[in-house]
Amino acid sequence: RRHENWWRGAVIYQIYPRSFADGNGDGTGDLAGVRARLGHLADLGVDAVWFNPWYPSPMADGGYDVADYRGIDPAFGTLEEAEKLIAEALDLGIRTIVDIVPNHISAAHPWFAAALASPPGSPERDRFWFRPGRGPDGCEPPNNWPSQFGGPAWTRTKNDDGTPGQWFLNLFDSQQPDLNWDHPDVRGEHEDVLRFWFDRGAAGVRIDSAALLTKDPGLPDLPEPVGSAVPAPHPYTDRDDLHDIYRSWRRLADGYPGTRVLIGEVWMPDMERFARYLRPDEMHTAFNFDFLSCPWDPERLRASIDTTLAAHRPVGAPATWVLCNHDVTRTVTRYGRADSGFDFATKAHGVPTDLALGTRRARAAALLTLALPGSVYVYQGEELGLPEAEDIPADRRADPMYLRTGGTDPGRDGCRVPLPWSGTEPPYGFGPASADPWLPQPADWADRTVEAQRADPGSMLSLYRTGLRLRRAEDALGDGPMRWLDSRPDVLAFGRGDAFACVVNLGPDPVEPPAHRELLLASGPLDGDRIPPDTAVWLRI
Ligand code: TEU
Repeated sequence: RRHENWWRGAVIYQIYPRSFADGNGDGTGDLAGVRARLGHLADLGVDAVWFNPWYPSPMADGGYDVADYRGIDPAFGTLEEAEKLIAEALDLGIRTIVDIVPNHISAAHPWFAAALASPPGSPERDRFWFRPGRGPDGCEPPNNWPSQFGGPAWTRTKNDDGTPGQWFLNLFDSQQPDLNWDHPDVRGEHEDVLRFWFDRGAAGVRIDSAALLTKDPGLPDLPEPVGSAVPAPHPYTDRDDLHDIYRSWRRLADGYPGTRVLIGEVWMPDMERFARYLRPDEMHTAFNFDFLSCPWDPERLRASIDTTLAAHRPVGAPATWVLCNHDVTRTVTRYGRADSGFDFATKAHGVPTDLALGTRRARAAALLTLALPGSVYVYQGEELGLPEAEDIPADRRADPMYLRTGGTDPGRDGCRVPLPWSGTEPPYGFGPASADPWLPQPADWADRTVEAQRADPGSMLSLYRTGLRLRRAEDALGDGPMRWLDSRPDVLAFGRGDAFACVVNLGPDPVEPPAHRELLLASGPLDGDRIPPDTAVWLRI
């Protein structure tokens, strides 16, 4: 898969830089830590790595509040180190994807300072969405849009003399003012930023909140109650004029040698609308959150696979399979719950979970996704079977989703805890023993470290490593067709090519595998010849 279309069947590893490895001993992960641990990624056998934002940022939203796209946050390192890292990874056959956050920037970005220093109606303010408030003295927000992190999507400014001024739009945190994509500076600047990173060897970009950028300039209210269905066109989601932006980005990317890929973060329940972003002159690929949101249920998963493949086929884009990321509950925790689906709206603290069951299912899910057609994302720690860290003390939590809801929403810190590398107690080799990791690590992760798992053939790490190795060796895996094989409804069985089959038992009883010549890999112990519940196998047929 070293050819132009490497991305169509790639396995891409997601690094949350703050929590991967701490090279300088300040408790925060950094590029020195990543460079020292590239061997782990090479060992695992991934094709590319996607870095969550690593740019200078006040970290009001873990770096999704970018203050300067042309640098690296000093807590993470320097631009020179990033360039070295990109080259060193490529020497190991690993391409680098960077994160672009076009919906908003940090309130600490010079553009926002200029906007605040300029009068209402000025071109500087027009790069954002500044509006007068409603009601007496403009004390009500300009409309009823909600922030994704809770509360209104508007923040009021103060005039020079301290009196209340205009409001600005922030669909996320108040430190993340939304950009106005009708402004030519906004378009030009983002194209320059893409060039900046492509020129430095980035093989692609992950496009944050890609369906939110453009807004109805009239900023109309959402129908009440907010949260109820919105007739199309939605005032700020999935608007038609987004597609021109991605078309011009595609032209820009295509102007570079080799394939520079555009990967969209597009949360979109309607798969056909989703696939519009993947037309041949737009993005190359986008995260499949439909599959991620599914509970561990054979009918739901089968339907999601079918809908996904059917939606991608006409546009010619490969599907993607994502089990978790830095925004969602860790897989082994989620799959161990009675309701194992994922939904931001119903996410809660302290839901009972059976980690042994969740781990069995997560192992089966790993073999399922690695065998499906398309590319696969692995979020750091997924290969270690890390659970969600649920008992982080309130005063250590940093996620605005937790902070802005006063803790009603558990937030996303629990899936962002620094990785355990070695040893038997925190910081588990994340950094020197003297450095306290920025989020506390659970006391019971000793058997989940990379070191502990490397030598254990039954570990999650060994399963991922073997799965990735077999996947690379098997021409029929990655991009390409699949076909369902006859099976009970609670079993997912499919073939790739004429000699490979994957069978996942989601039912309550052990099942006989289809006729085969060889067992290539199993996600757990078999019951004689039979596949136990919550277990997947790869077969040579
Ligand atoms: O997430 C965008 C996003 O829309 C969903 O993750 C979700 O809507 C949100 O987390 C809660 O409703 C991206 C990033 O992945 C996330 O980490 C950032 O916080 C967010 O954008 C803002 O940049």
